[in-house]
Amino acid sequence: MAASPKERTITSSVSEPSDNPLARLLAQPRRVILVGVLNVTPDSFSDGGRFLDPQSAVARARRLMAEGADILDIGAESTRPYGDAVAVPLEEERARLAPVLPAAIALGVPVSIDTLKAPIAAWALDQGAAIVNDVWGLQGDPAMAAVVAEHRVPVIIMHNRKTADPAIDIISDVTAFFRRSLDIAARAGIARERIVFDPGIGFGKTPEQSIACIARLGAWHEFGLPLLVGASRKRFINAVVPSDPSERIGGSLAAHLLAVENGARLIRAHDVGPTAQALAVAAAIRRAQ
Ligand code: HH2
Repeated sequence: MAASPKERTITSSVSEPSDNPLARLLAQPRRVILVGVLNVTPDSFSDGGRFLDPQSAVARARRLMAEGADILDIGAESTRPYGDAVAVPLEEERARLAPVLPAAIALGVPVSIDTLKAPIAAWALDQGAAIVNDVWGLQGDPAMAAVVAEHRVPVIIMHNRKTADPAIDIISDVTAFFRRSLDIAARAGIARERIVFDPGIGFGKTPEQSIACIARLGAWHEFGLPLLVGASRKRFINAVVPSDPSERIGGSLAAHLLAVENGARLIRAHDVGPTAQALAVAAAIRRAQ
């Protein structure tokens, strides 16, 4: 059975309630928000091809919800953290989403649209998606910020780089990127309350840099914005313990528990049930200390 949301508690600060569904979730004190991953793609790094067929995708959405997902993050173009993604034309991306998105939205959980393309984000929001997940943090498609502002929805601003550079201080790089994104958001008229930051585990980072981002998540508390971590099945786990993506659940849970310990309010995961259970048990132990 999925852990009760109340059992997934953490110690970071709480956002003000407002008219957006994400803020309502975040307004629940000490609550970790679980974002379930639904990849309607043939080539996602860990589950490509499994949910391309609309029926399996909707079944997957139901299962993620039953396991305790608070938000469904739906993507139809692999963002392949490891740089070998095949670009998907806009019409193809929309065609993959069209039979799945309305059915997922009808399940009643807020849906975030994981896309690089402003027209796809706008279309998904018009269908009823509630959040934009931009893995280029408003710095990829120049029209993305306006789409988010016009629809008055929350946006997940994720740090990204074209290539990893082991020589840089990744914490400073992420901080500078977040500042640039905040500036773009402010100029577009996106309210600060609608922004979530995500250091982008695995994106343009060496395994050591991904680990550093989780270890030093506190570096970004100064922004006063909720932090999301998505370490699920990622390659840095393989650098610690060699394993295929399907065998990285233990590493994913460890990374997510420590991310929450370090102040993450949202966790993006493929294995929502085990993540909810791990968070509930960790919270129960913490309460007993
Ligand atoms: N990771 C992936 C995709 N989107 N979005 C955010 N905000 N944070 C992440 O860490 C993140 C993300 C990569 O995981 P997955 O969706 O499973 O793979 P793919 O991009 O190959 O579909």
